[in-house]
Amino acid sequence: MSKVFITGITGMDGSNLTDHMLELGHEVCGIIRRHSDVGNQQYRLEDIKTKVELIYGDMTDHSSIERALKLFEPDYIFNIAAMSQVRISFDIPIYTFDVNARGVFVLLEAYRNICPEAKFYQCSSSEMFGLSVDDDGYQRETTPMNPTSPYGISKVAAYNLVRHYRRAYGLHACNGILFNHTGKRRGANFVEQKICKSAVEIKLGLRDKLELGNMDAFRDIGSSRDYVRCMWGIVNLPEPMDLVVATGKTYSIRDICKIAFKYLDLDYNDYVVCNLRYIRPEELPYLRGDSSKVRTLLKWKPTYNIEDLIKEMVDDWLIKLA
Ligand code: G4F
Repeated sequence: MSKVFITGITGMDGSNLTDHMLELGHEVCGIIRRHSDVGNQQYRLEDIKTKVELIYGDMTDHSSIERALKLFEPDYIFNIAAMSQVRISFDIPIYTFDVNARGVFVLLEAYRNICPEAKFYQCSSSEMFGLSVDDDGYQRETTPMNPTSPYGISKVAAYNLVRHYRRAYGLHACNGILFNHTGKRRGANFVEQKICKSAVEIKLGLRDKLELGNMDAFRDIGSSRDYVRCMWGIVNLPEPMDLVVATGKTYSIRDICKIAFKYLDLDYNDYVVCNLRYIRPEELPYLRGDSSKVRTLLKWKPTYNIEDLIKEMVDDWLIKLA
């Protein structure tokens, strides 16, 4: 049994990773921020709250991070905490950088000084590639990084910090470069969840239209539950390295609307309208990941396709909203 420390434990990936770690018999500790509505903050941990240790902490408060590592003495550190909403990063750019980049600096320093024998996983993002696409239409480990948002820039900084700490101090620190991923626990303001929820609301007569921004962006979308399995594999490779995790398939936001509405016997053209409010100051138009390296090393592959994911999310909203 290992001791696994998770930042971002209340989010989609953090809670799915916690489920996976508990299934494997590990001990889990996570940091949570102070929140006035605890129920709402911790709903994803509802079934497992009594099986994990939760410590107050914040990526912007170095004393809390040091305290948590000293108290728990982890064998593994997973940094999943982030201000993860790309559009909102244009509104709160400095905070985004404080949490996503400076916060990783804080965590790496604490890791180096308190528990350097632990293994460290950083949740890096395909948003780091930004405008770069290789000639064959994929992004991979060697693709240059050319980010298009404060979020993407903060993630590139964190990615480089992790690589620096690995080289400079010989730490077992790695980056998983995850393309978009989703599931029932996805926050409702990410596009595929927003589409699924709104389509169900339209079907049930609870709303009459769905407002979106750029419908011609393409994303490579996998399953969070598939990807947390992969994170565990990556951090346990004998040599720490940085690896892309993706499905290799890409869909436009329009395609996703088509699939979700069709599943409910609706035509998205009748309901979806553009609202300029959701258009970003700079957009990332196209993501499609080549994850052949991680597939070869770990014998890992995604088990969900986009139709499975949308069906699962729509069915979940049908239960929640009916
Ligand atoms: O769902 P999104 O907000 O996800 P985005 O920006 O791709 O970021 C997600 O994936 C990253 C990995 O690449 C993660 F690092 C990050 O934390 C997050 O999980 O937007 C997807 C696309 C964008 O092109 C956006 O412009 O959908 C487009 N879009 C169109 N209308 C919309 C909307 N996005 C949102 N959130 N809301 C809309 O109404």
